Amino acid sequence: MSGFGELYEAVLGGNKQVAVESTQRALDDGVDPQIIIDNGMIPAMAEAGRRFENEEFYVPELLLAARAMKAALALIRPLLAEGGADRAGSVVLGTVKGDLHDIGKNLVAAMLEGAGFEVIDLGTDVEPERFVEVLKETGADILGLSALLTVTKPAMKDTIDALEEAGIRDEVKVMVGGAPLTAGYADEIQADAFADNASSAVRVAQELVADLARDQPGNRPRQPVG
Ligand code: B12
Repeated sequence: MSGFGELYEAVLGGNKQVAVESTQRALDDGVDPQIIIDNGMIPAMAEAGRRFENEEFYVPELLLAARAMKAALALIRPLLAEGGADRAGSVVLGTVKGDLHDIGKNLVAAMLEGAGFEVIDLGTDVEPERFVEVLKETGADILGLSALLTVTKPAMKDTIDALEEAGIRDEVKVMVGGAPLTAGYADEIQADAFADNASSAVRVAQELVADLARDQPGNRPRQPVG
C-alpha cells in the first residue's frame, strides 16, 4: 500500500471526502486506476473485514468504509471504461436476492467495462425473475452473479433454476463470484465459471464469450428476444 496511505486510511475510516480527494490527486498524478484500486482500496476493505470479524468494527463502520470506497471508485469507473476497445460481449450483473453487498460486484463491473464489455448492472437483492426478464430483453452473453453471504449462496442456484424454467439456460453463460464461493460450489450449482477477483473475472468472461461463439456459431451476436 506504499504511497496510498492516505486513501487507505480514508476508506478504512469512512472519510468519503478525503477518499475522493486522494483518489483524484492520484489520478491527476497519472497513477494507473487499477493500481489505485489494488493498492489503496482493496487492502482498506480487507482490513475493514478483518476488524469486523474481530469485533473491532461494527456495521456502521463497515457502511462508512463502503460508502467512502464507492465514492472513490465512482471517479475511476469511467476511466476504466474508456480503456475498453472493441465490444467484447455483454454481461448482466447483479447481487443475488437477499444480499446487499455490492463493492466486489461494482469492481467486477468496472473491470469488465474497462475490458470492453457492455455491463447491465441490476444492483443488489435481485430476484431470479428479474435476471431472467433482463436476459430475455437484452440477449446478453453472460450472467454474472455475486453473493457475499453463506445464506444467499442458494439464491444463485435459484437463479440458475429460473433460467432453466424460462428455457434460456443454454443461451447464456453463468459466472459466479463472491467471498464465500468456491469453484466446487460453482460446479455444484452448475454455473459455467467462477472467479475469485475482478481481474480474473475479465479473463473468465472472455473465455465464456469464446465458448458461447463455439457452442452457437450461427447465433452470434445474439439479438434481444421479446
Ligand atoms: C463491507 C461489508 C458489508 C457492508 C456492505 C456494503 C456494500 N455496499 O457492499 C454492510 C455493512 C452493508 C454489510 C452488511 C452485512 N454483512 Co457484511 N461484510 C462486508 C465485508 C467487510 C467486506 C465485503 C467487501 O466489500 N469486500 C471487498 C470486495 C472487493 O471483495 P468481494 O466482495 O469478495 O469481491 C471480490 C471477489 O469476491 C469477486 N467477486 C465478487 N462478486 C463477484 C461476482 C462475479 C460474477 C465474479 C466473477 C466475481 C465476483 O471479485 C471481487 C473483486 O475482486 C465482509 C467481510 C469480508 N472480508 O469479505 C463482510 C461479510 C461479507 N458480511 C457479513 C455479514 C454477516 C453481514 C450482515 C449479515 C451483518 C449484519 N449483522 O447485519 C449484513 C448483511 C446485509 C445483507 N442482507 O446483505 C459476513 C458474512 C458471513 C457469511 N459467511 O455469511 C462477512 C464475511 C463478515 C464476517 N466475517 O462476519 N457488510
